[in-house]
Amino acid sequence: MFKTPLCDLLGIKYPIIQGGMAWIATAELAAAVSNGGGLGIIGAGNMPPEMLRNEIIKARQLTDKPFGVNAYYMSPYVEEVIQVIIEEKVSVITTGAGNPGKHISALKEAGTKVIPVVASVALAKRLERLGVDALIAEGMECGGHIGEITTMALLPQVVDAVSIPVIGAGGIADGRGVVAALSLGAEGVQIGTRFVCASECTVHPNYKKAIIKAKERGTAVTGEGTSHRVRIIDNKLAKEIKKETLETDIETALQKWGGGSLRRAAREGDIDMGSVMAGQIAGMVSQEMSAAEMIQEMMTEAETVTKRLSGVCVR
Ligand code: TUI
Repeated sequence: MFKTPLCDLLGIKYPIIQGGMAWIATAELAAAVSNGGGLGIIGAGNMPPEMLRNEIIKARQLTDKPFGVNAYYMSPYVEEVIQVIIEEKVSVITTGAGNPGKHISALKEAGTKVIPVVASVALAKRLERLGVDALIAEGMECGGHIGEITTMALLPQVVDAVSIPVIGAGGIADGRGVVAALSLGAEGVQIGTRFVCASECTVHPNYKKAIIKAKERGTAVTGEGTSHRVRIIDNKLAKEIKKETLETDIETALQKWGGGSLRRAAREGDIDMGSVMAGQIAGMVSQEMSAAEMIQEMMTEAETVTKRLSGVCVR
């Protein structure tokens, strides 16, 4: 049984956290992951605050287990979103695409555990000093907004740099990945791409099909050379963006293709001209199943792998 101190900190059975994916991770998915023994997360993305409050209320109707909210720091509503999380006394906040430093003390006073996503050792150290409860070290294999370091290189360096629990993210979708992350010193994993294909996930079916169809080289990174690198399924949009960035400046291209393109893919099912954010592990995601089944499969496989590894270590 894989129980780490992170499980006690968050009140969960298994050390599996769901990625807080904007336009994808609604109350239904978050509740299903929490009911399956992991920590479900509602992705606030660019949601207005009252829409987020409704999602939190809905999640509470669907589960009595702890769940969290991901705050996207590039959202125009980020201040109001933090207020809702505080007022609703949400168990956990994960943060992305920015530094949550100025909100940490207010969140902690409300009893919310603060777990920022980091893509560098420097930010990890700064946030530990500010009193965060744990960190998610996210490698560039991830879908969506990414840093520049791979999970394999980033995770052990973050683990060595801090003394709080670290959660590994990027390129993990099965029990082998869970064991690998724990071997690198993580106390848990964050899974995004695979949970998009959970039967409870309300994303458009075309989005799930695009992930299931993808092979290992099926993603592309847009916005290379800027601080806004985004990994998406390599589709018509990815090719148009790359062409645009050659012909015009990168900021114009990003303004033109940013924002609404994720909603277009996730809610309307436009997987050609929408932004189908997914990680490199999409090549391994082969079928839709319930979130609880995914968690059970990963944990059983993690135990099998551990037994195999202990057999390898013969003298
Ligand atoms: O946030 C993510 N991934 C995301 S957010 C998102 S929503 C979106 N919608 C439309 C267009 C683009 C994005 C999709 N994917 N991951 C967490 C993450 N955070 N990765 C990297 C960072 C990060 C970057 C800079 C964290 C902190 C940071 O701080 C900079 C600073 O201020 O020091």
